[in-house]
Amino acid sequence: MGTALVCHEDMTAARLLWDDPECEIERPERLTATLKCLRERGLEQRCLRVAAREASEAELALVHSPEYVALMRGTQTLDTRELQALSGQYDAVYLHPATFHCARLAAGAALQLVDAVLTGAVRNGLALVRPPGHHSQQAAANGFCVFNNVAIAARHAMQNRGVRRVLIVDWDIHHGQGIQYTFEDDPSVLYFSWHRYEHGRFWPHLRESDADAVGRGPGLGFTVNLPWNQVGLENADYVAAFLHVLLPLAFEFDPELVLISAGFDSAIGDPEGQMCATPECFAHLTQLLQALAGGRVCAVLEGGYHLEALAQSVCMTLQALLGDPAPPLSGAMEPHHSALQSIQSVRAAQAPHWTSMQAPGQGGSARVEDLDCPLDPAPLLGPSPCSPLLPGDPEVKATQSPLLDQLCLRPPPPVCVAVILATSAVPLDLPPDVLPQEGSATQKETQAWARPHAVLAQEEALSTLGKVLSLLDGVLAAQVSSGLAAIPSSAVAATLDVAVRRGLAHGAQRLLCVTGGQLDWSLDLADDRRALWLHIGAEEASALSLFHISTPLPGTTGGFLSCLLALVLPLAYSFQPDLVLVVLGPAHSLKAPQAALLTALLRAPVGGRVVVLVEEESTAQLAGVLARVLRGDSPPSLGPFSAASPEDTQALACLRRQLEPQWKMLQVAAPPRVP
Ligand code: Q9C
Ligand code: ZN
Repeated sequence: MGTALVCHEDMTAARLLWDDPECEIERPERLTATLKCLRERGLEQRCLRVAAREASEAELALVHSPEYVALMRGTQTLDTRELQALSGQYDAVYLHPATFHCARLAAGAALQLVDAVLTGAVRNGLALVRPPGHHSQQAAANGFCVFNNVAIAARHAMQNRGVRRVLIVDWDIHHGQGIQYTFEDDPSVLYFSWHRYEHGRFWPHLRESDADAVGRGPGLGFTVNLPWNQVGLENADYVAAFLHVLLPLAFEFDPELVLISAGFDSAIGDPEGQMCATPECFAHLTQLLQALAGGRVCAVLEGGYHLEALAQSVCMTLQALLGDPAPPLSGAMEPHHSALQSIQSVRAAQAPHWTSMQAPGQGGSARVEDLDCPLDPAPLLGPSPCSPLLPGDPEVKATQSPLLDQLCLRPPPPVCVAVILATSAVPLDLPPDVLPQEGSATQKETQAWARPHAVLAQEEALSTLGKVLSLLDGVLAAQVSSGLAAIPSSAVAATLDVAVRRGLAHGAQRLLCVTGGQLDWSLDLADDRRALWLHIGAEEASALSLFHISTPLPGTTGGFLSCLLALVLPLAYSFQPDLVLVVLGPAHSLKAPQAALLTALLRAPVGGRVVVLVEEESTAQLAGVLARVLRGDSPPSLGPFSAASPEDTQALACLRRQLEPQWKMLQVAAPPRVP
């Protein structure tokens, strides 16, 4: 299932015909520079090319009034003086004789993209369009926008294609007030926008861009505004907004289609946004969104005025849509204070409408301050005398692991998943393009591994372990992006032990190990601060140290999602591992969709370098679905949303409180400022 790229060169025709410093940034080179970059990186060639068509006037009428459409139709024959006069009726708009044609192509491109995805011709796609759309309203052009491309596409999906719920993610740095107004009272569209706001000092200076605008009538809670009150925000802030605001709401909403109002004026270098998120960040955002709606994600270009940042960011977005793992993020993984304040205020504003925004204690039980957290974290969690490799430590702040540096310099390996089967007895439902893994272990490693596990005959043990070790080597050397090993359940713990040692010895600087099932940790490894252990399925939540964390397996979909979004991913983004091991040992009791979602989401913070060890007694279907997810396919749905239990919510809050002083991406609120 491929990726569509929708464009049409006619959309470069409209341009500014008079002097206007405010409007000159929206120029034809935005498209030509972007397409050039896509070609040079071989990305265009990997897509299904679709030519844009003009939206019909009936389609434009899904959002706009007939009078407004007629007025725009009339601009085709106006002279420059008349065009300038009409443009002056609107805020930050210029018209050109080709504008009507371009704007109809832009809306038509969004429609064709949505149709390509909804008919199953492709899994996802990107429409490169201008003029942009998200500021335009029923009867008004605004902010370079003429027709509201994304709003029209959303209405079309619902009215003509039977889609019941659409999520619109507006990551442009301006508030898409046109989309907000269109769906303000409509609970079938969840509209999320973050935007530069500066307490109202930034354009378009609207009161209704603030966090307390949450929709109205039946649409209450279906408008989500995250106003940024400071410029200079970075990757950590954008990722935190996704983990702690957008994704919990989106999973609870359970969309059938995701539309991205993909403006890149939120990227570093943009003169409008003044933010500092790097192009790679958009690969992460895109990859995270692909866990929703069966991967039916359509990105439609909005703003983005720094040509190079725009082109690179579009490349990153398209690469993620194609299934490539996201490159590592640069910068400290610590959100700004102001960003945390914004996140806190939108969570508070949305809490009455979404269970996933409710802190423990809301809705009747105890307040978070009164939580019975079994800890005084100081003795266990204080810094140890030898802590060489913590990304958060000031002395190593600038140090990236050499492995990650390598990754930045050369392109990642073609997505390919190596699979190991310990015995051929279990038929696995695997995708056809995975590679069988060859390899052998050294005598020493095999002995260490096989001693407590007489399960496999010596020869079989040698070859199975050998394959696991060479799989690890292959991932660490970037010859293969990820891998899966199905091994006998009694051998999982020992394999994990050897694998962690091998990983740390063969170039991994930080290794995140997420486990389920009954496994004993080797004590000398548990103390190694290069490895972060996170066990899901314990009796109760506990943090033995900052590197040794356990939590129960939540019993509801909502609880499981919070565990992933509020604990697993923030830890992974804070720790910045260069290898993730997902280990499903004996009696792990994760259902296939849960294991798939865990694995899919963990690909993002680790550049795809995930190795899964799964006991082969698990269902054949589990190994198959995991292999697909490692390859970039979207995970299956967890099923209907059910709210987290108060116990699970409390357990999470306790862990967060113990761990967030070190693992900063866990924060969902601004800490009080020390004077
Ligand atoms: N100095 C889009 O990005 N100018 N439109 C604001 C603030 C208007 C942006 C002036 C910016 C419109 C789609
Ligand atoms: Zn914008």
